[in-house]
Amino acid sequence: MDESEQRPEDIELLWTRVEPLGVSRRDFMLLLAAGGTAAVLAACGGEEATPTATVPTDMATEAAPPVAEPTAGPTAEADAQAQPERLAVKALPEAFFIIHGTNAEMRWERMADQGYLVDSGLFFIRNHAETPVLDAGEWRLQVTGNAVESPLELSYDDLLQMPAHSVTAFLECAGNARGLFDVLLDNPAEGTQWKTGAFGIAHWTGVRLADILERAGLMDSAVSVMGTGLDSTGVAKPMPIEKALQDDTLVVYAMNGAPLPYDHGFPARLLVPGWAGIYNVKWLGSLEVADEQVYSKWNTTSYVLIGPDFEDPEGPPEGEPFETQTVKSNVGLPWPATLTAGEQRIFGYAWSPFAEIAQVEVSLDEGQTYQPAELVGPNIAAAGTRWEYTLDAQPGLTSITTRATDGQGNSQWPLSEQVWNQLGYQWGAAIPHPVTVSA
Ligand SMILES: Nc1nc2c(c(=O)[nH]1)N[C@H]1C(S)=C(S)[C@@H](COP(=O)(O)O)O[C@H]1N2
Ligand SMILES: [Mo]
Repeated sequence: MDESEQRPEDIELLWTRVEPLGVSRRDFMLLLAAGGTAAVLAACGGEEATPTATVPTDMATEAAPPVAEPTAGPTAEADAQAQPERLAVKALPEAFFIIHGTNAEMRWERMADQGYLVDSGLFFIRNHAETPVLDAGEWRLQVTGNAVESPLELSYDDLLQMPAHSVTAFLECAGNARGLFDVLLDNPAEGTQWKTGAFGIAHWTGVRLADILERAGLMDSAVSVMGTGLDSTGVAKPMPIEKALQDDTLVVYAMNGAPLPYDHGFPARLLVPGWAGIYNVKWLGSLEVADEQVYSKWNTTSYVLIGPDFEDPEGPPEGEPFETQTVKSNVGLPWPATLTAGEQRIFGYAWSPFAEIAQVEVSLDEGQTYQPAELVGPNIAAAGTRWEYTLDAQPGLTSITTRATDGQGNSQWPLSEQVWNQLGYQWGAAIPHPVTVSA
């Protein structure tokens, strides 16, 4: 989550993206030293990879990872039927996404032949209302509230001219894996019935929220910062000033080396690594900096923990608040999966909001015994890592369970210890992924 320019893994990732453009490694390192990621993207990617006021119509730029094309997807006509409400701009073919009303879940098995990052074209969408198609030239970010001395209005160009910073981080819906309360515990929670695909890892570029707040004359009295979106529901989610001032809390305008796609918040969104997806307000229109705790429906009635195991809050929230996501891991196979008998390499991901992943283990007997899996490629705190395992699939196998542990010792708990809550947040149990082995 630190700045990419200081991290070898990120430099490696960025390098793999500019290498095909014929940039020498030496020039690449010089560019990085001179101006960081943004300079590299600007110099190597040309027009297309540089965030401009031109909206991102084509994400398949040379400098970005390949956009997953719907190769085996249904026809456009079938797609339209799959999206009756048409809340997104990008194509959501069923071969790549599981559609849940206004939301689109990534099919993890599609990551089999991809790199570490989730391509913007494959990235899940969680929309509370239709994607607004905003004009970057007209867009403004208002910075207001009783804890700033000089309220500000920033244009898109103003943002692009501020110092750029990049982080590689996951974005995960607070309700990711919520569907498993029903499927695995027979105790459904309310809301979108996601499996584990309300998640993606991307490389994000933008401006530090702290730099923006400083420009507005941040006062010592500041307690809370609430970002509000320009979509019709106007998602408004407050975060504590301490989180707002962290180095990796950004207002981002680029995702995986290209301008943010419309559906992911164009022209700019918040990026709050490790915290629930809802903090990452898309189509950011304003930031209110207040000298007291601020409440909206997004931290009182929704995104709180309600259930017999949680305290009733003292203040306005109708349940216990939470902020960070949990340690999770999964298998990159369809749910349920059918495997051919015999040895095969399987893969998946593991992630923690707190630290790098230290270990991923695989169990073929529903968590009685575990074997270590191999961690592959980048392994980044609040982003995640890929794992692989050589599975000898025998007829009779019914599930593959994975358990991740992070560098601080946080681990996934057994299914029997998963605490239920009405809105289905904070899933962290090791997941037995259902499989059938054909002889
Ligand atoms: N303005 C706005 N911001 C939003 C949302 C939204 O509906 N409107 N959804 C939130 C939720 S619940 C999640 S999980 C993430 C999803 O981001 P993505 O659609 O880019 O994957 O955005 C968050 N930011
Ligand atoms: Mo979410």
